[in-house]
Amino acid sequence: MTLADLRKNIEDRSAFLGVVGLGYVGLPVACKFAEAGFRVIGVDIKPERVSMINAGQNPIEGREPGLAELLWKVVKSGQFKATSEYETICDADVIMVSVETPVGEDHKPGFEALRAATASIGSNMKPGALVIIESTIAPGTTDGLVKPLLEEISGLQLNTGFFLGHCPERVMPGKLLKNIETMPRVCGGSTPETAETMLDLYRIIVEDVDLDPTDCLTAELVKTTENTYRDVNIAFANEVALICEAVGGDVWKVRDLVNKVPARLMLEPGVGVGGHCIPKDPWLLANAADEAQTPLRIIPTARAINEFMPSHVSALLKDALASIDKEISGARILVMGYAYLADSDDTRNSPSEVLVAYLQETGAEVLIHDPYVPEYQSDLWELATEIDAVVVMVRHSQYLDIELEKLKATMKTPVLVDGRNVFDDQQAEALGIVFRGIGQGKVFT
Ligand code: SAJ
Repeated sequence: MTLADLRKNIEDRSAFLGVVGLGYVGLPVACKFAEAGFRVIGVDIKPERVSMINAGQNPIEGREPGLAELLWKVVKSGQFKATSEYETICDADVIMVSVETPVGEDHKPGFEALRAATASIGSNMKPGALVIIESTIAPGTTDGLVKPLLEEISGLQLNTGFFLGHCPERVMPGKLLKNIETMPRVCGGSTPETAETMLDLYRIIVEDVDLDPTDCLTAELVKTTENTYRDVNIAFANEVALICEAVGGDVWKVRDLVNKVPARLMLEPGVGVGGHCIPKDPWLLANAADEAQTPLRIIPTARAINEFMPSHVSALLKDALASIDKEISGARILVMGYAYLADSDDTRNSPSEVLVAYLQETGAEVLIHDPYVPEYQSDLWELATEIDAVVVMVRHSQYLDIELEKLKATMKTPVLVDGRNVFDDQQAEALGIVFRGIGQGKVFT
């Protein structure tokens, strides 16, 4: 099949689509293309996930508006089916790959899943197939890992025997379907015609936002750079917060006034950076430079600053307790917020996880509250009773309504560390609460 034939089959929806990896990236994509009228086969190595999907049940945790209903509809209509058998993609015209691409403790990319999926695709794909990597990958991976493996195993040559592209996912937990429909996408193709074919395909599920054709390397650089940009800017806000603490300033006032200046957008300081992509993607970008022995300073340093913030929160707590002759060891401490993001139940790479581990190692009795995380939804006021200190780690909307007077009256010892500018520091201190806040004024001894 030529790309011209494929474009016709995309237009009339007769193209047969395969999606490898049915997680929070692949499953919604498979459902959206099935809803658009394509026959879609999904491949996943987890049999229990395959069974759930074929029963029309959504295996993705957390609140994902519309996904469960859409999955049920496309499975029951027969448009979408899941399997663990790679052989089923032997007739697929397009194969999208959305398997995990983690980064190890050594900050090196873990491409085992990508390698395995690519090898299985190479063994089964038909001549003329278009393979599109949606996973976030280090720059150079499409050309340096995926292409040679597909050629070696399939015996086909790129751009004559098969086609290759990279269309990086831009999903967000809680908005999986919405982001697929409304986020612009970069379509990197192994040839310009391949990129144009990708635009034809994605235009069907992406509403009227930009789909930008380019090459695979550019697409890899865009995705990893967009998230590294965010990590570096969060680190900048955190470093300004540390300066404000040292000199007695208030970073929130500083940030508000800085952001009044045109072309300034200082992000929010806080307790660190969690989630599935921001802590990881800078290392994928940096990995490309490592390969070329290009010395980097900003990207690793920004990661170090953001990874430092949970320990800075515990230092603020230690300082606050010390001011009333208490120690972390033996103290009962309530950590408010365990998700990595406000008003989310996602706890992946949560800074709270780091803080809780440290406090427990230091001998504190730690209680956790989070209105979104099932295991931490006990009554906040019961948890706050007889507490020596409260540490606010996430700016959940529910916390914004908490009355400081009531909190103080409930606690045993009025110590409050505010990692996300939830409370008014002056009101807290006027109430006699020992207050410390990220980036807030106390000359931190
Ligand atoms: N964070 C800060 N200060 C900030 C912004 C975020 O400390 O000013 C922290 C958050 O608390 C969280 C982490 O950083 O722990 C990541 O937050 P995030 O808002 O970046 O949310 P993510 O991780 O879901 O990032 C996603 C990404 N979207 C995609 O990959 C499609 C990212 O590229 C987006 O920029 C981000 O959402 C967004 O803008 O919401």
